[in-house]
Amino acid sequence: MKIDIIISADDIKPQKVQDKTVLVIDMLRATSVITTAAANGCKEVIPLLTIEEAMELVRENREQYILGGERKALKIEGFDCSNSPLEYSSEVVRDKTIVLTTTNGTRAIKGSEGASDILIGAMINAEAAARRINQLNKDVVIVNAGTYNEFSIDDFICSGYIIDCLINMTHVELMDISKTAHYIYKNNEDIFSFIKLASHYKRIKELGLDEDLKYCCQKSIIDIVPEYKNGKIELYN
Ligand code: 3SL
Ligand code: MG
Repeated sequence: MKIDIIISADDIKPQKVQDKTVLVIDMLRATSVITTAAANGCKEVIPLLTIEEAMELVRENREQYILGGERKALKIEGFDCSNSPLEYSSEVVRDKTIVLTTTNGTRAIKGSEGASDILIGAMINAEAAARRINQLNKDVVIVNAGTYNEFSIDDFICSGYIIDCLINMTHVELMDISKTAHYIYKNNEDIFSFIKLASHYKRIKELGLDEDLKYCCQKSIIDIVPEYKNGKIELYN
């Protein structure tokens, strides 16, 4: 199994993801939100690119939906939840459809269409994601959402951790980029300390969201892998 990495949502090329297993990572914070909401029993998550599309989708039967997401890391006016995973408790999300729009994460998910399977990964479900990748047994592309179209340290170190989980499960073929992510992880296994170097860490810290940072840096605390198919994210496996 070959493991490649794409460094931002903007760098996705259709031919690179076509018919592969894709694992989308936006550990700060969209894929941590999705994983948490799925673990807490939401019905499904519908990722959308724009606020307008999200508003339009929930216009009728508003009470059936949770509108979630962010712009500039802040809650969107008229939305129910921000992009903090801590808001997606079972009391809030159980049996609900979450309509989510975020700056980078939802773009990375939708940009991966064309892959044979699109899995949602973060630090918090890394081991489960590696298990699912191993089960699918195809070449894998780890799509890092990145931050504002740029490479992002947080998603890259998370990729390194997931690669480490995979190495412990099966034989993998690493390309230079996946080797580098793994090397960086092995030399910085304390994720919380390492991601202090990330520019997005600074933004979240500025907003006083320390609890989000701590939560998103935990390793493999959730044992499920949401999957994106036909416009929706659900627990298919
Ligand atoms: O860009 C995204 O999708 C978000 O996860 C970014 S933020 O952490 O909510 O700012
Ligand atoms: Mg991010």
